[in-house]
Amino acid sequence: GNPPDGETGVATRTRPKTKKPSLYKVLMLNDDYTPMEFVVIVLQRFFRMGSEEATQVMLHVHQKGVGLCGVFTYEVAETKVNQVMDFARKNQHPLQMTLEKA
Ligand code: TYC
Repeated sequence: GNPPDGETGVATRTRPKTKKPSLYKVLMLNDDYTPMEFVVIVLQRFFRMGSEEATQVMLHVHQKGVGLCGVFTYEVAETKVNQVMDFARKNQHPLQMTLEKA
């Protein structure tokens, strides 16, 4: 083990070093143009919410300006943001998402 165990004096780890990945919040931003129904569909399709939760989150964003869609590893979070913004762009809606370290 680690000194002062009376062993080699070389620091060793007691438990294996398993790095937990940093987590990131995926946030949705309000705008004046994206239809409410489209935002609900996005939350259902990309964040696996039911219609009730999706509607609550959409209304929260509509009223407060920003809302939490989920917390993911960086790779998953970035992929969600890109997928949603691509889907919105293809439907000609200005919906914006951002990442924030959790
Ligand atoms: N504010 C939009 C409207 O009134 C609805 C909306 C909600 C847009 C949430 C974006 O992230 C959003 N049609």
